Amino acid sequence: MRKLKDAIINFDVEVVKKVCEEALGAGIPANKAIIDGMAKGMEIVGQKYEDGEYFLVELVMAGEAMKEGMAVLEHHLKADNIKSTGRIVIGTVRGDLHDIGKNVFVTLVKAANFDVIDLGVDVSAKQFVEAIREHCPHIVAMSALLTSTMKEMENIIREIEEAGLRDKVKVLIGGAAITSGYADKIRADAAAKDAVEGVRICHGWMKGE
Ligand code: B12
Repeated sequence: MRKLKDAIINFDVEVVKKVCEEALGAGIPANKAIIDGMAKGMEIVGQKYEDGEYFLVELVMAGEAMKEGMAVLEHHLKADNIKSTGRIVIGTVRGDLHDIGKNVFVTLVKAANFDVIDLGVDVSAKQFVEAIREHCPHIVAMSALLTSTMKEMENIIREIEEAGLRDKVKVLIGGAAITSGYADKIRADAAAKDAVEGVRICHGWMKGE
């Protein structure tokens, strides 16, 4: 896990891929490599950015390294031929381009056998509403990392309500600054402090909890 964390901090794509393979070979579960290895490395990258030691270019490169590592691990997370647990529509809200955390969550819920419709980044309320109509998901999940774009989550929920679709879906929100208090304020059903908790919440909902 330390090697993987360091490889992300050094945004070394080749080493990240190699260490992911090694971790799998050593029997380390893929989700542990994502959460305890790469995501921890990304936290440190974020800290270095905030301390002025790293700049945008390093952030993007570390993000790319993380994506490549997840591509290696994702394959090993999937359980074959098991009935889908539920359907999730997800996106990073309008104005926000951060997708590393969202992608971690997507990888983990796919591994937990959810069908995921990932709308990507900079997703408008209209796109969320259209996707709910088209895919009839059990859960709508949103990600926002900027305090300015967190507010967009409230607009999206309002538009879902106005479209008469709110009682058809559970709404889960996530992102570094998101809290349960904020979820209550904007009438979301829950906030997840991290991707693992998000998966747990989704499972709970599908069991009727
Ligand atoms: C990487 C990064 C970028 C990259 C994003 C690359 C990408 N593809 O995502 C780039 C360089 C593009 C970027 C750009 C900007 N960024 Co930036 N960025 C970051 C940084 C360093 C790390 C974020 C990250 O990926 N963390 C790692 C992941 C794994 O963690 P996470 O996102 O929190 O996700 C976890 C949980 O929150 C949760 N989660 C997240 N989403 C969801 C969703 C659901 C449904 C669930 C269940 C869980 C969940 O699960 C994840 C794993 O457990 C943060 C600082 C930080 N320390 O967080 C700043 C930060 C978020 N950025 C910031 C800023 C200001 C910007 C810019 C405005 C900078 C600029 N001047 O241009 C632009 C905005 C661009 C835009 N319109 O979105 C600020 C936001 C300040 C604020 N409070 O509003 C931060 C906090 C840095 C800072 N302190 O100034 N950024």
